[in-house]
Amino acid sequence: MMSEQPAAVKLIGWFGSPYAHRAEVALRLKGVSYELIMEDLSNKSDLLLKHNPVHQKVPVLLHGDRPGICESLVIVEYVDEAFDGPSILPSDPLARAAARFWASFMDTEFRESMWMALWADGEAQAAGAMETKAKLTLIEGQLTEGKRFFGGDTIGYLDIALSGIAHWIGVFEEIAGVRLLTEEEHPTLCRWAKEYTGDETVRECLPDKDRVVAALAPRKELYVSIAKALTGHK
Ligand SMILES: N[C@@H](CCC(=O)N[C@@H](CS)C(=O)NCC(=O)O)C(=O)O
Repeated sequence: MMSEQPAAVKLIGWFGSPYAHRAEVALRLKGVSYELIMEDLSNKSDLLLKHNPVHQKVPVLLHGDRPGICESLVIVEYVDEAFDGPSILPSDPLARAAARFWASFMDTEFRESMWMALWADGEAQAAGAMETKAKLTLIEGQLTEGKRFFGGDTIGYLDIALSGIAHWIGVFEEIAGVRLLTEEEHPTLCRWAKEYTGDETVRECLPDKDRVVAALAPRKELYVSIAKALTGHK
């Protein structure tokens, strides 16, 4: 009797995307083989539009011929549940709830302040920078002394969710000419960032910083216009 082949796993991503990175790390931590399909975001494929018709964004995870799974953090949770291997989310319900809380904080409140700090100007920029640093302090406070990662001794859900702070914040700082995360102000978070970006599994799917700067720099005007629109709404 022929044994059943496992359903193929494909990830629609984009070079330099912090969100696609989250999905890739989760797959690699679980030891899942996957095919990475690089999307052209200026000319979106039918595959992307079919599987993420609501947001039309990467990443999208395709598992066999089922509908696509969208949103990076949803993908990380799906990967954790659908495949064997080390757990990504904490097993304790309270720790799991806390990890989800801070992941959501990262993608909403933190991201908004950081956006203003990077791309706004004048008072809105200064206020954004202050808020961003205060939020970095709150996030740093979630690292337990003596532990390498937010997830404990190994990389977990919150480390993955915060990978933008470990790698991409430096990319955006360089493009914008603004410093937000420094050794002086957030030494513990900087230590974590080094541990995260130095991890073997992470490095396998961490895009080179200079190449990400080159890929994202042409989008600067777009970022600035979004910050202007947000300032107008404040
Ligand atoms: N909340 C989404 C954000 C994904 C996202 O913003 N992806 C960007 C690339 S980094 C994208 O696909 N942008 C295409 C567009 O906005 O048209 C997630 O967590 O997956």
